[in-house]
Amino acid sequence: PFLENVILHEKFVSGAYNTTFIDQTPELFVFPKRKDRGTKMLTYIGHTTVNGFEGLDKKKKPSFEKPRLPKLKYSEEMPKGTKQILDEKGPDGLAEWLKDQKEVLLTDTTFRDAHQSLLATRIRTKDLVQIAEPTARLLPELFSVEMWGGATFDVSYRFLKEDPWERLLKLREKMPNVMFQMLLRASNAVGYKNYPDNLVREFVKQSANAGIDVFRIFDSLNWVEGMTLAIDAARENNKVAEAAMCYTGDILDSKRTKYNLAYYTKLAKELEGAGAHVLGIKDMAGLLKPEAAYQLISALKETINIPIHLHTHDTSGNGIFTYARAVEAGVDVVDVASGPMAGLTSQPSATSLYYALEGNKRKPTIQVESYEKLGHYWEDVRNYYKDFESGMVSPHSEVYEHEMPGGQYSNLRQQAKAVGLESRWDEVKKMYRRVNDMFGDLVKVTPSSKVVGDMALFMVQNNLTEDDIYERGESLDFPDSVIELAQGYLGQPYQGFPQELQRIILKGREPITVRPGELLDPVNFTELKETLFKQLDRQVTSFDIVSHALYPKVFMDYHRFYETYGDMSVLNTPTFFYGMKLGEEIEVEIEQGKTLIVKLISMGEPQLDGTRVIYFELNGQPREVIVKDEN
Ligand code: 3PY
Ligand code: ZN
Repeated sequence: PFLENVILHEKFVSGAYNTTFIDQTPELFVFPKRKDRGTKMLTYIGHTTVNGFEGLDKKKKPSFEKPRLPKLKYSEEMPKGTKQILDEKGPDGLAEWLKDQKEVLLTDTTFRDAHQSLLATRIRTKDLVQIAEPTARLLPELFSVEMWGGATFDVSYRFLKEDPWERLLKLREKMPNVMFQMLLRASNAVGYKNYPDNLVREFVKQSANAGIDVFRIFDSLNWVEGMTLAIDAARENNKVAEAAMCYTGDILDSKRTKYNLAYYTKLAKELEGAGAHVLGIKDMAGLLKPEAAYQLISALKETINIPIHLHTHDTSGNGIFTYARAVEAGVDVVDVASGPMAGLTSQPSATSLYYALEGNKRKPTIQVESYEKLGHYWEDVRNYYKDFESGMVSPHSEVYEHEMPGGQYSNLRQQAKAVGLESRWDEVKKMYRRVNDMFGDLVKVTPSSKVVGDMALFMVQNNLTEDDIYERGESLDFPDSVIELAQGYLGQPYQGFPQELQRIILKGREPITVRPGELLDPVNFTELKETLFKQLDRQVTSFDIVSHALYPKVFMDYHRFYETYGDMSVLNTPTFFYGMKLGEEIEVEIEQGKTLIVKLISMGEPQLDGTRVIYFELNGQPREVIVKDEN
């Protein structure tokens, strides 16, 4: 534990330590209490075997092939990459270097957006860590690997029962050469609401310490005022501030004038002025048509001097065509995913793009065979997560109509199902667009997209038309998120929120017009550290403090899970989700060099009190645990 305490310590992680650091940091010597890890783990396995995994239909554990890992010479020196360029030249130098590259560069999103958009963000750290070093060795030419942020932060705690910071630290260790990129929702950090300024700053600082190099910062309403604090924070930590504008609407449609070319070029200029090292174009729903990409990038190249990084989703099936046109117009970097994790609501495939640009002088410098080798792993790993697939199986050009972001489609569908609206899904999609128009044509991305979704569900569920809202709105209880948006708590939408509707929703409450962060009390980190030390009864890290400040309940629920079952990130994914089959034997490496062998022997019948005895062998010795049968 001492070594673990040391290597996880922020100063150690950031390299800001010297020989006095250990003497001055007595908390390193506070060791966790000894726990019977074996029993806790067997209890988790027993519980999951009997009751299934929360949120998944209970079923027999399927059989899976062991994921194919590329065969590599691990003793060879790690090839150098953009991380070394950043460390050497700093973020301004990195941006200059990027502008000098002739070929288009690639960001690989497989570790973040791809699974957020295809598999409800469910890929576990264990499955990422295994392929991390092969990725670093095989794809050192990447601009960056997007592997953190967005929904990965809370989903880790909430559903995977893992610490997202550990993911970042472990991956960093395995991938020292390529820049790490995260998605930061500006003042919403990795959450769904605005946070106090000092918390956003602290979050950026800790993320930078733990290994993030590129912060892709966006505001869900494209409100620059809401982004400057996060941009400054990334800069203060000597990291790359990639300020992104979210693309919505259609610049090719002369009838939709709100988000036209002039809107985007002006916004880009403002973001450059606000200190962006790189401009991101975040096409979260995949609405940027090929010709629009060409016109937009061409116009931006005339307007700004910083490099341009384009992100799209392949929902419509047009992603590669959009990228090809963007490349023609001079885009500097585009986001792609490993083939088996690409397409549909995810990013376009890296290898498809490679072949599509054959003969083009800007074709990316990657080894296509390397990508194919890594693809075998992802093909196998994706199988583990079958139960989280969205159900979309073919290109979905309807997205140009409803404009739902890639990551939201499957989520909202689940939400609709949960409130009994599965058979009315077509209506929900149509209503989503109608609500967008009622709200004055909004940028829709987390969290503003969630508000539009909540309102659409509310209206379909209660059989409300647009007219009903205006006529009977006074007597309707709108969803909380809708009230917050109308109140200005997510920031200010471009050209304001429609006033009549705002009045109906707010029912006398006053909207704010300043930055919400200005009105929020700063977090008292010292006090929080003391409180947490008492609550957790263990050493508190700077990461714990930030996580608790962002998500108090989610963090404490995770802590309770950990107390009950221990660190379950060590289990293989099939066992984590489905438990074990009778007679099955698995190996669990609970720490480096320490492996437990677990065999499920039998399961007793339910007792009167609803419990069952589960019989295991642990390293050959009989062990039994009692679990509650919740069926
Ligand atoms: C997120 O905020 O998580 C997104 O991916 C938005 O597109
Ligand atoms: Zn995305």
